[in-house]
Amino acid sequence: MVTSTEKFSELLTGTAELRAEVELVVNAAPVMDVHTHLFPPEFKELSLFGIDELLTYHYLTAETFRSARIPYDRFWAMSKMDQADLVWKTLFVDNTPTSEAAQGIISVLDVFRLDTRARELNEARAFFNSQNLSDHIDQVFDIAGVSGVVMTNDPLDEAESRIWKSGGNGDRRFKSSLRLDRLFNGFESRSAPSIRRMLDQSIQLLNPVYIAASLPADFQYPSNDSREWLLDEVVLPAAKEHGLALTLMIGVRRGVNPGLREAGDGLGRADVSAIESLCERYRDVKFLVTFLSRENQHELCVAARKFNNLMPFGCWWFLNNPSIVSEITRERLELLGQSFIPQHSDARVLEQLIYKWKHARRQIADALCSSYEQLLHNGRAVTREEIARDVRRMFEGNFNEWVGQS
Ligand code: FIX
Ligand code: ZN
Repeated sequence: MVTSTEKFSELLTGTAELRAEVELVVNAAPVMDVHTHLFPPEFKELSLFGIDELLTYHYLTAETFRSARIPYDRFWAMSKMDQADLVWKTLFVDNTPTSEAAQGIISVLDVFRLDTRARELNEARAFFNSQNLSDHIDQVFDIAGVSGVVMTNDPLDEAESRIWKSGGNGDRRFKSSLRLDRLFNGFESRSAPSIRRMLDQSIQLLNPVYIAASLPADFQYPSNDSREWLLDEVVLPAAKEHGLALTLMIGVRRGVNPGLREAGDGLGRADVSAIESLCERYRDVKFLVTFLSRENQHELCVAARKFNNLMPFGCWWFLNNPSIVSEITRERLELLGQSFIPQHSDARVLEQLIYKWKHARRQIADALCSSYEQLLHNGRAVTREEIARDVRRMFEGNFNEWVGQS
């Protein structure tokens, strides 16, 4: 009789049992969501959930403007409920919800057994409005298999700072980060010591797992500009002294179409050598990096092969689509083995965790399975143990190692 230990270390020599096992492990493995815009209930209006927030997500408003001929100012003048009604009618009733963001809504409604073909939102509203938020958070984290999320915390945001100063976050599943876009992209001339003081106080107050910033497609390093000064004189010395990783999200072009508000950002191909220079100059700092442009993904993999203080993560924003997640994950498996973080959700609304991880796990399982099948055909079978180890590393281990968490 095969014991469970032997079963666990049994070689999987059949492609059907291999695929079944990979899907089982990938779908059951807890994941650390390394970048989100989620907040726990203490952060009040910053903590978004429910059908109206889900439907007015900027991915869906952008898509709605392509089909509903409504002037921007009239849309933004509408109440959130009226906006959600228009998004639902336009993308889910008058058209078939085939886009990834629309399919996400369907996945969420389906999980809660709500009618995915309803002509109006009464049933969905009644359901979400009846939820107790903290129980709902537990349920959503459980369904999505998320062990924790990293928030996006702006130390220069007064509303948020007030909440941190009045007690902040009591939920250990919500990890904080120190997001410095206002410093990097709206640089006001402040002295290095005063910025450093602000950073040290914010690190004390928020206890972040990393320092972060999004950077435009034309980001250069070295560049002899205020960003280089900020990195060299303040941010990287602070990261080193506090033992914090630096997370950089590169390639966004903010406000390409301001009329779309949050949905108005675009992307551009960036120069990956800027990251190589940073990793070279700061060998003792760990960098978590994601690029927004599809054209930068292969370059990022190759840069990570050159610098072991560089951890590629996620298929960010416009890359978070099944066909592209599949392509990027396969390329990373081929060039980096398991030394990368496959995905982050970038969730802005709580229930998005459900679909973003359901859809990501599907592509990651598929890519991983192809990799193991090739290995089998090349002469080496894997065990259940090895699959569980590899998935654990990609879903939590790499991040925990990078931010010094066990
Ligand atoms: O910079 C970021 O963190 C981006 O993820 C956001 O600005 C963006 O609006 C978003 O939500 C992408 O998914
Ligand atoms: Zn984000």
